[in-house]
Amino acid sequence: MAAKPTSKTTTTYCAAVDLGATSGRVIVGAWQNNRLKLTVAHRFPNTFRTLNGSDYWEIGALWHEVQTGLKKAAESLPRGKKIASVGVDAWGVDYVLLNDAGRLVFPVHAYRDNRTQPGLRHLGNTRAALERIYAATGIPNVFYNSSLQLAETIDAAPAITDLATRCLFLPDYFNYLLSGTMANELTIASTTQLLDVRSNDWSRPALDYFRVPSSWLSKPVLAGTRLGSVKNIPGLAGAKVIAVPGHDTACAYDAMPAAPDGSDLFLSSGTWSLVGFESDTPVLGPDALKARVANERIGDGRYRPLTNVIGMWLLERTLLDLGPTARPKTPEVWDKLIDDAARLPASKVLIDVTDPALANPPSMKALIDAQLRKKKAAPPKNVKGYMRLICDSLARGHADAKTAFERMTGREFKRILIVGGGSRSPLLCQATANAAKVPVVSFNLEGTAVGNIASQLIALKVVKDKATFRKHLAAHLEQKVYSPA
Ligand code: LFR
Repeated sequence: MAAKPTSKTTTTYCAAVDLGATSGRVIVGAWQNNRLKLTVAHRFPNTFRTLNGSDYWEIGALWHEVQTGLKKAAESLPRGKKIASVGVDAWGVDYVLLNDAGRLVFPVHAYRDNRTQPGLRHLGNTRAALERIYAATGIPNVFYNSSLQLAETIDAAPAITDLATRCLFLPDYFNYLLSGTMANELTIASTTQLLDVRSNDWSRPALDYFRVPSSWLSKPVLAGTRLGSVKNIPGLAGAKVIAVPGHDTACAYDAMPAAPDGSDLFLSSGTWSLVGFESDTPVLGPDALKARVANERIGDGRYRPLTNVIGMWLLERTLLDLGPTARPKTPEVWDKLIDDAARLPASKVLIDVTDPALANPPSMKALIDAQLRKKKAAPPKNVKGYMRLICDSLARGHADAKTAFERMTGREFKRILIVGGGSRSPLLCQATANAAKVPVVSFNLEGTAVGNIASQLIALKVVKDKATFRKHLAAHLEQKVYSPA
């Protein structure tokens, strides 16, 4: 069906709710004349809390921030204008267990919780099962997978299979709170290690292995599905709730102004560094399993094979260990820190970013220092030293991921496109270009929110399709190219 022509005077307003593990935001996208203008309506910190050794999200607090953000979004519009639709994306894998009435029947765990370690080791040590699950789902054995988390919950509290009747992943849950409709969305489902890699439905072998009741899940809907109208938020009456790609990384990838020939590698750089690309087919087999390729999905059902490099989490946690004054409080102080670190010589000895112990150590700094001492290198002396070391080490991880993907697919990646927090770090961009030996192109772009809004505009039939959106987006984007030294 043809897209509605947008006249010069028509502006379509969409709200993106973008929840990250360390911060969340509600952003208004105003689409006019094939141009998108973003306004941040609300930004808030997020963190998990540790209770008696287990990690939990403050789900009620998050919902409160979503409501506040949407109210502010509506208030921010010019007089008489309305938000046409709302879309929610969030980090992967975490979930809510509910009964039919929509009541929470279990606290909401955070994926960093060490509770999955025994299950992780068990599957890791059972070669046949590991290969079978990978062949079925295309998702490697990672500590945060929903599969391991759900299996642990069922193990620790067997009565849960009677209490719960429904499992919604976080974006699904917020969609439900907004619209009253319970649905599982495909991209977020693809982070669970429970989705069939060859179809758009759940994997019987995976559900059986992890003993997850199939009745908890419904066949995932594709991005663009309308779930209903927003309920009970002042100023939002009539706005549609649209299932956008629920996984933040899927949204960030959708926003990449990529060359249509598939020669760009994508890097979404934030708490995690997600290195991957778009593909019509999954990347499977022994090499892919070894390289921990996760065949996550695009909103339309295609694939985005990627590997998860530990990311800026290394820095976030190291800053905590370095004391209350270590973390820059303003963008200017951040820039100065990055600048100072960039003046230091490149690190000769790097952190092994594939060490699983980096996921949630009691002290990140102590772990990094121990890794370095093992290699007979001295730990950095100050914040800028850690910044340099972490960026150089992540850059090596990004370059290794590129080499592995090229080997496995026979493709050649000519550029790396970077969005997210790390794209604002010249140090990380330059170090990545040097290590990967291709230009890194950084965009001044809230990638996740842009992808979220793009999906809404397409569902509203204001924009024809993703290719069209990317073309319009690229026409006005500020970009910076870092050539390899
Ligand atoms: C990034 C992200 C990653 C996912 C990790 C844990 O926010 O969604 O893609 O692997 O969080 O869910």
